[in-house]
Amino acid sequence: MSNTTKIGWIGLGLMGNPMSQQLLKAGYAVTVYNRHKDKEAGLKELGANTASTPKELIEQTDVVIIMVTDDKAIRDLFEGENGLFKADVSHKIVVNMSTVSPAISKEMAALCKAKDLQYMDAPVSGSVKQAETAQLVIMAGGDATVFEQVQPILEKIGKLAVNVGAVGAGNAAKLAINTLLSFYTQGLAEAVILAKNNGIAPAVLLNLLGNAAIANPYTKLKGEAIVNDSFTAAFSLKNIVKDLKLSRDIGLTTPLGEAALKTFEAAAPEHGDEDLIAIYKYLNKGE
Ligand code: NA7
Repeated sequence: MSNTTKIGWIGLGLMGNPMSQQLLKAGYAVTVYNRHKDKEAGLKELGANTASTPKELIEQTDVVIIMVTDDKAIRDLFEGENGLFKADVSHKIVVNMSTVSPAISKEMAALCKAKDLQYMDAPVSGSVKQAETAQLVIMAGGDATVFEQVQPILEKIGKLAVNVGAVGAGNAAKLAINTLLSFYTQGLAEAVILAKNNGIAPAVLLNLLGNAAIANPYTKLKGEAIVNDSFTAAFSLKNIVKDLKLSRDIGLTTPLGEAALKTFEAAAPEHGDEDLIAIYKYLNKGE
């Protein structure tokens, strides 16, 4: 698809905002919709059009991209009062980039098919920084012919876009990645606390880790957050709880899986809106 394709964008949260900006920068005509209208102002200033409802948005565009919180939000957007399914349209593509269950993707894909619409799940790995620099990794589930049509658009948002299988496969791949992310984040926090309780300052341990075989960009980023006591969400802790629950629903009943869900769930009431590395603060309590 050329950049004359009219794009509709739903969801201007922490991720959707910078991701949709990449498409404006690439020269696409973008129309945005966000449930709370205040978040549309920034995109409007950058040249986006706005639509007052999802129904109006899909009527005016060719490809609709969704980046919202969870299964409930997806259901509301498709099936709500002025939802996508209320529009009398066909032959459009809906790409759902939210991290949601494979089950809701399969359900919405079937309903789309009945209306001659195409559905693709295409969640992303990476958070705000990668969204701002178009360095996301995108894993798509759906027909190869649909993927080929939206690939040029996805490649404006990410550094890699791969079709990993049928509808729902993108969601399953994303849940596997975020499962490891949760283990790693909790593991890093526990290691830093163990060292600290034995007289090794976090900055000292993180310097060692950064030069060891286990060094990686994620450790550097989250290590800096710990050292600088800076827990503003790039990926909120409440969202990793959501993802671990979705992983459990598709079979994550392993020892680490159960422990991670229990820990992040317990931390969420106090730290849910902070970054997931705030698990460090939760585990470090009482020191
Ligand atoms: P944010 O910053 O929490 O943004 C969430 C977005 O989802 C925001 O635009 C919300 O609209 C929208 N939302 C949430 N619930 C609904 C309902 N019910 N209807 C319509 N819109 C809704 O999340 P991120 O951008 O960090 O993450 C988005 C996804 O990427 C998520 O799946 C993560 O796991 C990964 P609002 O502004 O509240 O009106």
